[in-house]
Amino acid sequence: MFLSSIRVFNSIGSPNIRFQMAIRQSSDTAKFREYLNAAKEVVILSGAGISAESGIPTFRGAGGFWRKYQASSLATPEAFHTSPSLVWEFYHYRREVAAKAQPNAGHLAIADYEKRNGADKKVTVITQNVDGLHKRAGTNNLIELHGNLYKTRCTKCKEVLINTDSPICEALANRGAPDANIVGSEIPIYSLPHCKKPHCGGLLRPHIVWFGEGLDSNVLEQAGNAMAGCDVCLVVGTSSVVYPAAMFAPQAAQRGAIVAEFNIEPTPATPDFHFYFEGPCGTTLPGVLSAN
Ligand code: BV8
Ligand code: ZN
Repeated sequence: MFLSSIRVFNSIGSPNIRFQMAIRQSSDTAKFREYLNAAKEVVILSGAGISAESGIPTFRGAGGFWRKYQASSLATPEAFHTSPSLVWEFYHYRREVAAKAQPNAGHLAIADYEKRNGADKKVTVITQNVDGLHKRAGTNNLIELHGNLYKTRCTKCKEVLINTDSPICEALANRGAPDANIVGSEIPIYSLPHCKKPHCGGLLRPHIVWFGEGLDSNVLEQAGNAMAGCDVCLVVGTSSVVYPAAMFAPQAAQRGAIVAEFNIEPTPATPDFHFYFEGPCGTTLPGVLSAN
């Protein structure tokens, strides 16, 4: 059981009194399912941890490296400007890994929950992940906060296209090996993916939100509406350190939504939440989301 020292909530879960006292964070599945069954709007907010059991490395775990680089240091406009070839090798590698991965029991439990409850509840999945596994698991009402590995955007005309080609261009065939001894990338920029629109020909980039880039305003608005309206929010497999996504669930808890966290270890946001279910979400989610 996990102790936290924050607010006490009254029986309907709205924060009416703030005691700075240690309270037992609940991991009572039956209690949480009562809230879930009564909810009219449910949001499931996911991070890299939900794809860990599909074999996709998380950002901040040991798998957060590719060659000698921290993954997040390559997910920046500066890295792309400095070496578009190196960044394309990194994303090509991730496209290939994700394409070979399968949605796991956590993804499937969420998709099944939406299928069973979508008629009488608004169920929204908001993911920070770019691997496309929620969609492949069957989730319909999906908001991809940070873009998608299988979308490109032209750096010149800004056209966004879906592209599932493997490899995305000849020059990237058999490239992107994560071997730490490989330094740099000697793929010439003209061999990288380029826009096929007449009179454009701009260099393509992954349609992904890099660190230091703003999220798409429409996506932010959709996510904001879903978070503002939800009665219950499940926060699954995220370290809750990347903003603005890290603010969503604590803000929902502040306004009285019931929030449950699913993680293999507590995070900085755990004390803000009413429920904490410890363990791999491929195990914990099916138990909580299954049909009665
Ligand atoms: C922006 C695409 C402003 C890339 C990603 C305050 C406000 C606004 C911005 C900031 C701010 N403070 C700092 C910033 C800057 C920055 C930021 O948040 N930095 C952090 C590191 C401090 N934010 C930004 O730059 C954002 N942009 O707001 O800019 C702006 C506004 C207008 C105009 C211009 C600029 C953009 C952030 C988006 C970055 N892109 N992804 C790519 O994928 O290549 S984020 C990246 O991290 C991934 O999407 C990933 O999902 C995400 C978050 O990480 P997690 O998903 O949480 O993954 P992590 O590995 O950290 O944790 C995994 C968790 O799972 C762990 O807790 C682990 O215990 C758990 N787990 C593991 N296995 C399991 C499990 N749980 C359950 N079961 C398991 N089996
Ligand atoms: Zn173009």
